[in-house]
Amino acid sequence: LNQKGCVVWITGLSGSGKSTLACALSRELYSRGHLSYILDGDNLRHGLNRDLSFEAKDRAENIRRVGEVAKLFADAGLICIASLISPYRSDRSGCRSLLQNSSFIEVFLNVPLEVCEARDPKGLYKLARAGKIKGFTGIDDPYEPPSDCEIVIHCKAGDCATPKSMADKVVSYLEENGFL
Ligand code: GGZ
Repeated sequence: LNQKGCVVWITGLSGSGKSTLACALSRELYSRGHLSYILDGDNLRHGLNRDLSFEAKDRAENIRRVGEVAKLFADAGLICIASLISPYRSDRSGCRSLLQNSSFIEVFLNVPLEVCEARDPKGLYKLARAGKIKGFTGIDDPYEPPSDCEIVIHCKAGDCATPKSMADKVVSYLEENGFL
């Protein structure tokens, strides 16, 4: 195999671009002959995790399950890309311990709330502001930014990297650390 299995765990607010980065990364890896698989929080909540709410204990269970599945993919030798808000540090570190430090690559999409809210691709921030969605991350539910992650991607208003350049940053990390 021309790759070493690992988990690229993308965390950030709703609308920060996690799914976009996951998709661009998967394409970039494919074009270089590497096999990856995306586990996307929003998608999995329609199937595997459809019994879970957005309360803290259910978010923890959501992340725990995805961490376990990601581990299986990594064990099979794939680059598993997990994109979930994963707002709690303790839940993310639980996944990290599951994977042993070296194969868990945490990527923080550091995009200010104002930028995510201005994008509002699904109109969810608007609903949250109107009180129609309760416990929305960043509005009336917490997001704990990572303090010790492997990769940080910054994006300020009017100055965001393209999906391809974000993906390239992750690919470089994977190359430099012997995963590719
Ligand atoms: C946050 C919510 C909520 C609440 C629905 N809080 O940006 P999206 O819309 O497409 O993706 C978000 C998705 C979050 O699922 P995750 O599994 O990634 O969350 S977590 O890791 O915290 O378990 C968002 C939508 O679901 N969504 N209600 N209250 N995001």
